[in-house]
Amino acid sequence: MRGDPAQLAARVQNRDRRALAEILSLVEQGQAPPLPKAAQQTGEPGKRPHVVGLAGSGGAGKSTLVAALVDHLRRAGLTVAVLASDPQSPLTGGALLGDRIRVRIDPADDGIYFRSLSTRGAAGGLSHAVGPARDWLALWGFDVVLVETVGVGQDQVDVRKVVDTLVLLVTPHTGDEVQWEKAGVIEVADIIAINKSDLPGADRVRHQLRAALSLAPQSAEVPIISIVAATGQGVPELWEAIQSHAKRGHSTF
Ligand SMILES: Nc1nc2c(ncn2[C@@H]2O[C@H](COP(=O)(O)OP(=O)(O)O)[C@@H](O)[C@H]2O)c(=O)[nH]1
Ligand SMILES: [Mg+2]
Repeated sequence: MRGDPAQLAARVQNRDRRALAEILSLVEQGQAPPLPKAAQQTGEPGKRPHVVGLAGSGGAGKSTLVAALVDHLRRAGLTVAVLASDPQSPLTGGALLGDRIRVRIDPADDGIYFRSLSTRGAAGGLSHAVGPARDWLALWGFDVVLVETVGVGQDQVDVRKVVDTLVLLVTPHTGDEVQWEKAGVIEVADIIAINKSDLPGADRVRHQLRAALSLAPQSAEVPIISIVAATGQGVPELWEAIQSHAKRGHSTF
C-alpha cells in the first residue's frame, strides 16, 4: 500500500529512491509516519548520519558550498543526503550556479541524494522537516545530511535544534555585521565560514567576527574558516572543523 510505514521502511532500507521520495513528500506535508519499531531495531546502532546545517543570507554561497562539500565527502567515500529550502539543485548545476562553479557532481552517483523541501511559509520553515526526515535518511544509511536553510533570523535559531553542527556562512561586504548581532545568529553558530574569501574585505570581516564573538563567552572558541566555495578552497579545513565539533560531542539530539 502506498504510504504504509512498514513497507516504506523496507523499501528505504533497500535503497529505493522512489520510496525515499515518497516519504519525504509526506515529511513535507507534515504527515510522515514515525519510523516503524522493527526498522529502528534492524538499523545499525550508532550509524546515525551527521546532520550539518548551512545557514546564511541569500547569495552567501550556501548552494555552492553544498556542491563543494558533496564533492569533498564523496571523494572521502562518504554518502550524502542534501535537504534544501532552495529548489535549485547545486548538484545538477542549473541556471543559478551556471558556469561559475567549478565543482561538478555526477548526477548518476548513487551515494548522493538531493531533495528540496517546500516549507510552506510555516514558522520554523525547513527545520520542522529535518527531524522526521533524519530518521528515514538514517534508515537508508547516509553518512552525512547537509541542510541548506535560507535567510537570516529566527529560522536559523530553530534549525540549531535539529542539526548536530551549524555552520554560518558570511561574506565580505554584505553589511551583515549589524544583522548578526540583532538576530542573535552568531551565538547559535558552531562554526563560521567566511565564504567568497577571494573577494576583498575578508580579513576585515574576520576581525569583526572575532571581536563580536569574544563578547559572548560561549562563542569565544567558535572556529572561523575562510573558504572559496566556488573553487573548493578551504573546504577540507571546514570539514575538519565540522568533524572536530562532532567529536567534541556537541550534539543536540
Ligand atoms: N566570488 C565568489 N563567488 C561565489 C563563491 N561562492 C559562491 N559564489 C557566488 O555567489 C552567488 C550565490 O551563490 P549561491 O550558492 O547560490 O548562494 P545561496 O543563495 O546562499 O545558496 C553565485 O553567483 C555564486 O557563483 C565564492 O567563493 N567566491
Ligand atoms: Mg541556495
